[in-house]
Amino acid sequence: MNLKCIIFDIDGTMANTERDGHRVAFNLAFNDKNINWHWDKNLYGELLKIAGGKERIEYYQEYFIGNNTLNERQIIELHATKTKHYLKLLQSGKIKLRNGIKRIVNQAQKNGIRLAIATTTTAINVTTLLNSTLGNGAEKVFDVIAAGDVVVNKKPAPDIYKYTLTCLGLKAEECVAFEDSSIGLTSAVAAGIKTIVVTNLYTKRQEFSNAEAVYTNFCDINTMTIKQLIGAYHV
Ligand code: XBP
Ligand code: MG
Repeated sequence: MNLKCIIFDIDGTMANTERDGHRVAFNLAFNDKNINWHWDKNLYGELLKIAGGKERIEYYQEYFIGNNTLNERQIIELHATKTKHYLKLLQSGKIKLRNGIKRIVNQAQKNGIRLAIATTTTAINVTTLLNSTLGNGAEKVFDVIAAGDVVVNKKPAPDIYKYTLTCLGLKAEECVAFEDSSIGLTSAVAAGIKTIVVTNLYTKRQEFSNAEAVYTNFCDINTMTIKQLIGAYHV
């Protein structure tokens, strides 16, 4: 097997966006809309088991608040406000890529390995993060950016990874995925893709028995270790 593409998850994997990015933006949006909710750091960790911002709001309303104050249209509006705040946070440059990501991206390019993204988050969040961290036009480095509502069923369903493979025109065994969470791992593995997990503070205690390897950071990972981990010896 020859490694042809590295597929990155975004939130928690390429960057630690959740606690000081998405969470802050949700709270600012609740405030703007006069909704008396606040997601603290611990509560947000629990809510991360639901992927997708709109889905997370819906879940919180149903299981933590216990009524349906917000209808579907209001949830969409609230989420759009959250996205506006999140984009401002990204543009301020406060959110950086995790150490080692830039190096892996550069190495992959030098070695002719393609790059792609498979994420639950909204598409504009991805391009804005890439532009604010890797420079203007950085999204062109990625052959496929599969994001958000492009599929109906978000992670842990395999849909976003299957969609990414279709867009790439590659087989699952020609790719490797990087994920940070157990729902992300489940999604990639269900699409048949070997997956390396790099945990963060929110995900370090989750279950990763289906991963090819589990790391706490990207510092020890390079394209050669990736190939070895997934058994891609024909380079
Ligand atoms: C992580 C998520 C996202 C973000 C919020 O997805 O669950 O939902 O928290 O993004 P991944 P939106 O790790 O797959 O990137 O509010 O734009 O949905
Ligand atoms: Mg993630």
